[in-house]
Amino acid sequence: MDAPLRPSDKPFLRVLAGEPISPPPIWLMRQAGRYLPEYRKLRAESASFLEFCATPKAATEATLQPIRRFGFDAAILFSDILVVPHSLGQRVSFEANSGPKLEPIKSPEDFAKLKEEIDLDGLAPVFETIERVKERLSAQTSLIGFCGAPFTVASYMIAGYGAPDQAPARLLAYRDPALFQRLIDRLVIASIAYLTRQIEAGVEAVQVFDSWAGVLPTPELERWSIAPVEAIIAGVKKKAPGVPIILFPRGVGQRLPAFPAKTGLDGLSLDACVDPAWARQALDENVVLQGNLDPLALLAGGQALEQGTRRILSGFAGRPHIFNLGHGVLPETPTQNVELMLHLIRRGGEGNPNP
Ligand code: 1CP
Repeated sequence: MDAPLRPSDKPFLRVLAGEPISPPPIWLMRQAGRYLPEYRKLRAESASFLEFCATPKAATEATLQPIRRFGFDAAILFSDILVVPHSLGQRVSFEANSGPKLEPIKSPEDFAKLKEEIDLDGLAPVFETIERVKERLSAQTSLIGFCGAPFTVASYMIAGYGAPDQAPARLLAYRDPALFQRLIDRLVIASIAYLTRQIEAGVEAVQVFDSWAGVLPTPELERWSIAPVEAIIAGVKKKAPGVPIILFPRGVGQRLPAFPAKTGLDGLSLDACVDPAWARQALDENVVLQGNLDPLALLAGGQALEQGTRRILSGFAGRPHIFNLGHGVLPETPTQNVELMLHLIRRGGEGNPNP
């Protein structure tokens, strides 16, 4: 029998440590979810989405479904970024087909109702899910934990829903920057505690989703996205220095180089609008890149999918790269398209001149 793999032999973790691998390891943002018939069936057994996330048996199964079906190189914990506001005492619910609903924070009085500290005991089912998933993953598959970045989470907490341009949060930040800062600081501390506890439970890497960073003008981007993310990374690294951290600052375009330069991240997840050729020259060659197929190309399939996949493989060849989408899998995506994409990547790697 072969010797068991050491954790550092996992392709996903090797790339995060700076090693280029061909073909690249693959996982997809929102790889668990409604495009999978087995997820829809499982989800129908729980009344609410939060209850589903807080049931270790269900959340473990949802985490493993895409691994079983597609053999991705990494599993991502099945949960949501909005469990953090929930665990700070804010009322959060998910309504079918209309997304999340929260009791919005509009004033210092609303803010005062939040707990000082995140209720990690209340999140015990998340940590139990991590332990269960870890027991069931193969030796080659890594487990990713995550949280939302403070600006992205705050924008839901302030608007009470997923506002298209995050106007309610941005307005509050202009009108009452001191209050906004207090909320961001509270989320920084909560996120450090939450990620550290996920790592203790067994996740091997974490991703911080700043899905709405791109709406911020530059001085605000520095203050509300880069600085809090830098604080989270420093806080987590102090407690778990060896665990890689990936950041997804969606939509920031030409301002991307500031993130590896200022935050201490290990991996940078690129949205679909970032041209691989531009990324190659604009981002230092030791920055590990993740991405960035357009989720609509995956949904469309055919030529769009083939061309998009090939362009990304050749664009990042020779660099440490993790194949992913530029944002999450869309619910209408046919599973055969995911299979075709995997085939293109794994077969495409065989003839790569840069192994
Ligand atoms: O079953 C259902 O109908 C609920 C749909 C759903 C799912 C499957 C939601 C509600 N969240 C999730 C899972 C989820 N969310 C994961 C699990 C692991 C995986 O990726 O497979 C993760 C990592 C998230 C992260 C998340 N939630 C983000 C960041 C990534 C992104 O997509 O930008 C955000 C912004 C959310 C908020 C959220 N939760 C759910 C919805 C529909 C939304 C987005 C609403 C909006 O667009 O404003």
